[in-house]
Amino acid sequence: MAILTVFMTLCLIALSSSGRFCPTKWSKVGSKCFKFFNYELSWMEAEKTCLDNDANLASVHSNKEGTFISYLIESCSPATDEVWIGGYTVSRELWLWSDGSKMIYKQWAKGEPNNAKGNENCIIMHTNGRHDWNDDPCTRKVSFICAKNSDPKLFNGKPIY
Ligand code: 2F8
Ligand code: CA
Repeated sequence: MAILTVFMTLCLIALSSSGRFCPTKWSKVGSKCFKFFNYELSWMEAEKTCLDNDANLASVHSNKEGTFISYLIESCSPATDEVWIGGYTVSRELWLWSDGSKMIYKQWAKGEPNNAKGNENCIIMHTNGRHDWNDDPCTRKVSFICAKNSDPKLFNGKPIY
């Protein structure tokens, strides 16, 4: 019995140090942990809140991640139909992710990005059965989704110094 306990404890330590778990209230998909914040902030305030949680606004790199985020939000808050994700632009020519990853996969809604009224530099994702994107004014107050790597030794793929 004692040997079994020691073995299970060692397994748990090995599993947690290999980054297989997400913190409480974070949901794991692949190697990433996601958390929906069900209150409304500007894009920049939302990003700061994610940073306070050792995360960034979520970058979305596949249909699978977009679908998962949409389901996660729908299960927490069926009334929510759009959230901030980590996409933004400074020049209109280049869209960036706040976690520093490269934006290759894109899921713009029909007619987007349209920079309506000339000040739409941040990306919201539609939810409620959708997971396509719209460029919107960064000052709009919208609920948001943060993401971080499930390996605690990495902060979005980079070591923490
Ligand atoms: O029709 C899409 C269009 O809808 C709104 O503008 C009327 C959005 N603006 C805001 O939500 C502020 C646009 O971003 C969007 O392209
Ligand atoms: Ca738009």
